[in-house]
Amino acid sequence: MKIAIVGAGAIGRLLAGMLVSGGHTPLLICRRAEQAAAFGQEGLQFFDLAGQEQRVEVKACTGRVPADVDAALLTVKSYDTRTAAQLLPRSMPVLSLQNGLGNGEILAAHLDPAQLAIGLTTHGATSEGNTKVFYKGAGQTVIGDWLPTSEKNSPAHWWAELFTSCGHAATVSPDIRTEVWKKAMVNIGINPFTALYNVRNGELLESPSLLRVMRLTVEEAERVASLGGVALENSMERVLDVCRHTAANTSSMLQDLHNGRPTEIESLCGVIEAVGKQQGIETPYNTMLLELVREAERRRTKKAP
Ligand code: KPL
Repeated sequence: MKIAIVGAGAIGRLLAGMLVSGGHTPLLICRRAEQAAAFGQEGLQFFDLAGQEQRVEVKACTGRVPADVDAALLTVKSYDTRTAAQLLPRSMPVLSLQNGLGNGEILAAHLDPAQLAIGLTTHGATSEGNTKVFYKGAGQTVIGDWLPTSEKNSPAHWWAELFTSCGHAATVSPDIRTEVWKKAMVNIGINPFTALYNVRNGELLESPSLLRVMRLTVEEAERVASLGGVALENSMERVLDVCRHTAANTSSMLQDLHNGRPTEIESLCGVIEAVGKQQGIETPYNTMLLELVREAERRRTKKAP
């Protein structure tokens, strides 16, 4: 199979390595020509769970996804979803493995919704330079159809079988939207706080006052979800569990802030604020975090006085 991967960050590179090990041909769609050239010259430098380096030959280019690929994986940050959607042929089967809320809605407006699947992965990976990826921890991948169906040959089943045949077991969820919201609750409860306080995930557990505000923020987001038709409960308990299990992690939002990249705050607290407005309720905690993280992004780009 020839599979395009739009987004050559850590997860995109990890999936490229996975596809090659399953005998497939990934085509990495890069934003920068320099990165595409580096993949051509150096290949993908894949460091497995044991830290062993494997050089993997991959194809890479910039621009639109060629129409002759069989399917495409989307692994760009949520703020790039709209741009990435325009690179994809309209009727191509696409799987979005992205963080945050609202990606599926954007993609469904650009692509054939019946060919669209969305998913979540908890495999841990970090990238370095243009071509290196370090596989840091085995996780799970869950995939679902954008348009729920009981068909066993749906796009989500196709993707799950493809991943499983490459050694990365994946399961199909009949209610992937709820899974996406559940994961977003965890990110809302952790990421902005780690970014604003410059702490690792586990350190959040040490502050009773932060924990109180985290709980109020998550419960507010949970209320918005239920008004929007997604019934969630115990989200704060999941936040606490993830803080414990990923205590040593630097959250993706803190990494983005440190590395001068935009954060995914708009697809987390930003979507909660927007859905809250549609439902006629105010979301003071999520709105305040949204504004504080936006301000932190702006300040980072300024020089010290
Ligand atoms: O998904 C994450 C992220 O950092 O974006 C968590 C679960 C918070 C782990 O760090």
